[in-house]
Amino acid sequence: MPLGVRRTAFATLGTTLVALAASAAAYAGNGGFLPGQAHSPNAHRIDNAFIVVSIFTGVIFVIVEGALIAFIVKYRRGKRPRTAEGPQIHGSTRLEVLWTVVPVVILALIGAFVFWELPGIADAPKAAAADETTIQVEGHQFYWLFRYPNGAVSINRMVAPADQVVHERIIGLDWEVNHSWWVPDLGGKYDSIPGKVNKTWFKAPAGDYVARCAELCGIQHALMDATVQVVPRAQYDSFIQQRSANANGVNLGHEEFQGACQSCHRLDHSYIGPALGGNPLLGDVKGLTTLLRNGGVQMPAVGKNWTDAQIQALVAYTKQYAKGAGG
Ligand code: HEC
Ligand SMILES: [Cu+2]
Repeated sequence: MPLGVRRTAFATLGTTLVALAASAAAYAGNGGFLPGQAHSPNAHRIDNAFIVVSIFTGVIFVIVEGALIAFIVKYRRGKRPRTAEGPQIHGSTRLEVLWTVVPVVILALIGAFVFWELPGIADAPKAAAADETTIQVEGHQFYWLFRYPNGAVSINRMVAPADQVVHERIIGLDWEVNHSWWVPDLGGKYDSIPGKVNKTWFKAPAGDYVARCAELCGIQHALMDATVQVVPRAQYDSFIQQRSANANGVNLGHEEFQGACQSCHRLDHSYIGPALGGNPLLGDVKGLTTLLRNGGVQMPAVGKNWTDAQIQALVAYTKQYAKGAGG
């Protein structure tokens, strides 16, 4: 290929790749490069830190990549013979001092800013006991389980009261792997680590906030997303009351089946596990209890810490599929 054509092709390819990458990020609809909207006090401070760090790193990126491209063009081989030696340069005290001092100053600035922001991140404001709620967040392969103060349970959907302090108690279970509970709009990312308890909090206006597992935790990690549904206090209260009064109800069972079982099973065809449609275990509380508490040959003990009511709720929903194929 003649040189001119090759160069044009190269430039076109480069520009296209950059454009693609940029538009994909921008099109992501969640802010792209930028954090989502901050809806909880800590989230604002975390966003500020993000923006300050991004400005420095963005400017440095442009300078470094700009210089790289300029040098590639300016010092390209051109018509010089392949064997020609470049000039031999030794030391440049001024440059060396500069590239030592400037990064130190930049790091000091970023560090100072973060330490200035940090004290505001952390503790929840003092609130009357009636205005506080603690919800336990459990990371499981491959779903999120939420336990409310009255024992109610939900899967992959946390319901929380609006405009009040909500404490999150993020635990990891002994037989589990690490997961990471991340609700970008509510700020902070906390690991769910076996044997440890991590605590954080938020206070958010009513709305739905997307949550993700931010720790590669196994084959179905990508399915570990959840919603934090922030609703008026009365609606939250009635949700958890309904759930605990009707603890073994079909609604919870449906959530459990969708969230916990369907990450590996389908009713009518095999997936990661075998097809479940028609399996008599789906209508058998005792049999399922053994399977969920102990696991199978390859199936993890996905319900090891489920209460009896939780397993009954599952069966209340799945028994319709215990006979006959699929559905
Ligand atoms: C991480 C993947 C995974 C999840 C999650 C999972 N299973 Fe399984 N399941 C498997 C695999 C793999 C097998 C087949 C091998 C075995 O028995 O371990 C299986 C087998 C089964 C069987 C057949 C057992 C038999 O001997 O007939 C049933 C029933 C079952 N699972 C029910 C469930 C239910 C109900 C849930 C949700 C509460 C669930 N599974 C969640 C992977 C999974
Ligand atoms: Cu995970």
